[in-house]
Amino acid sequence: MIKSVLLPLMVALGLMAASEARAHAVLVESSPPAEAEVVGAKVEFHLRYNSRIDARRSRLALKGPAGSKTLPPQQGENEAELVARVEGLAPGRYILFWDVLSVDGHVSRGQVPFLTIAP
Ligand SMILES: [Cu+2]
Repeated sequence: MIKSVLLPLMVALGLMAASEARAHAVLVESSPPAEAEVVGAKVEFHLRYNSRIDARRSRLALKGPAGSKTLPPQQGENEAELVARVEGLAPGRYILFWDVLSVDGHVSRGQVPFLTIAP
């Protein structure tokens, strides 16, 4: 009796957990892509996610040879895309740290390392 109630319940909870995990924002594509070499001192970032994200409550930080700074993110061409730009980068190794709030209320984070080289 208990078994017959418990099993469907466990299956239902398992399905809920799976669909929640899918709802977290996952980075699908970035420009520049990870480990890219960017020529010049200017970079425009495009981060595309698998779900809608709240651009106003998402954060971007760029860490490089001269230290860290935050970049104000803006919504890209749709609610699944973040855009930011930075200028005046010295040649070197950088890491863009992203921290986004997806519409399901969960935060996810990741990073995009890249290199800038002199033109
Ligand atoms: Cu989630």
